[in-house]
Amino acid sequence: MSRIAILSDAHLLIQAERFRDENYRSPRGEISLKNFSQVIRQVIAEEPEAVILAGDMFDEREKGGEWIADSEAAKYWPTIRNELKRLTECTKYGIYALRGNHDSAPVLKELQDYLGDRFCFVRDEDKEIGDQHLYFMETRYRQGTYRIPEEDLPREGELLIMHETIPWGMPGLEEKVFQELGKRFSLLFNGHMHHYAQGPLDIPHLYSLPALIPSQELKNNFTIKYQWPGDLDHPEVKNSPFGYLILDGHEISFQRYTPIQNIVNVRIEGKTPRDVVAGINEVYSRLMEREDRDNLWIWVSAQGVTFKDTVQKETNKYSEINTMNIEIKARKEPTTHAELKGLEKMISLSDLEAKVLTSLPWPDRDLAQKLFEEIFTADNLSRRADSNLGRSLFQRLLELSAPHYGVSPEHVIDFLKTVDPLWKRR
Ligand SMILES: [Mn+2]
Repeated sequence: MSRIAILSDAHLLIQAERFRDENYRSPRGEISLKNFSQVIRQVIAEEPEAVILAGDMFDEREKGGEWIADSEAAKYWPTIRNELKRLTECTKYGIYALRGNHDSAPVLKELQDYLGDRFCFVRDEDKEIGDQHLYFMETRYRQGTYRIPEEDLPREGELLIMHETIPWGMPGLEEKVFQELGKRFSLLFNGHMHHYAQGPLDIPHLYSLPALIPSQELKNNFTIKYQWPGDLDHPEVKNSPFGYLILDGHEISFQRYTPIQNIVNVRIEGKTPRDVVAGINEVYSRLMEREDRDNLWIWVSAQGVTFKDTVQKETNKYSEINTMNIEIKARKEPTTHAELKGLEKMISLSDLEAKVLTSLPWPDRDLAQKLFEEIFTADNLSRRADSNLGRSLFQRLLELSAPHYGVSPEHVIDFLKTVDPLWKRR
């Protein structure tokens, strides 16, 4: 039986930054490349006969509405190509690559040109690898809930490699599609979720693939977690969730990769912005006391503030601590809290939200949900909005809506510049 390594979701180029210096790579980019080299060495030591890339290994990145994959990532490519070459040279059958929702086909085609028949970009087709028979299903990913018509599904087979959203308490590819594929294939491997699991959706022969190495996508893959309020002396510590799968005959094993950096989740649950500011400072002072403080990648999620800037102002004080992302979590308001007048009858905000959301098709529903979470909150509606709050909510509303309607961030900024004088006159 053939021995195959299955790798997914390294998102290598997401770390590419826009620097003028052609030779300069960001520290984050350097760490990602180091992780990539190390994990490839680990994979080679497993002596696989073939390697499968199950999508989103490379990534392209959008900045200001413009795809920058090739030019910006150029300085990353020599290292990535070398590692892949090394990998192909150590395997009998080479690499088979599926496109993920963040990958671009030209990038994969270029790799195929460079690595020749040792690198095979596969889309919606069958492949024989040794004595294994595989089908590679090109990603059908869409935001929110989506489906694949039954006639477009691959017919029966042994192994299926795919890259779709598993509806794990969130919208994704409809569960019945997974069930149908589960009937058609004897083994299924799905990328995209960044999380290793066997048997999701009660399909015992479905495997969700882990992310190979850390990237800017956290997806709950932390190794250390500080919760505030909470015991800051004993943060939660987990084994690395990163790695790959080895398929050897009928045996499947998860091989852990321990990355260079520690992945830290800082979770602040405050009632007021003042709480949140205090929480951030308490946690970050602890982080500063850690010996590995310059080797941490931090993701902050905060509850109790409306604006990211409030948190960012605090984290910026700690320049040694590498804050990757700040997420503001909306608080779920109690249903009786706010009531809206002017309708035929009084209706609670949450009833209104439910009515609106159920009446919309999924892409609009996603946007509406965000607007209810960030803009039309009970808090914002019951406050007498001063013009500062009104102005910032207006901007946030545009920022959230712009991508939905294909409007670039530059246009939003231009528009705000135009309307700002009017705002002040009010
Ligand atoms: Mn993906």
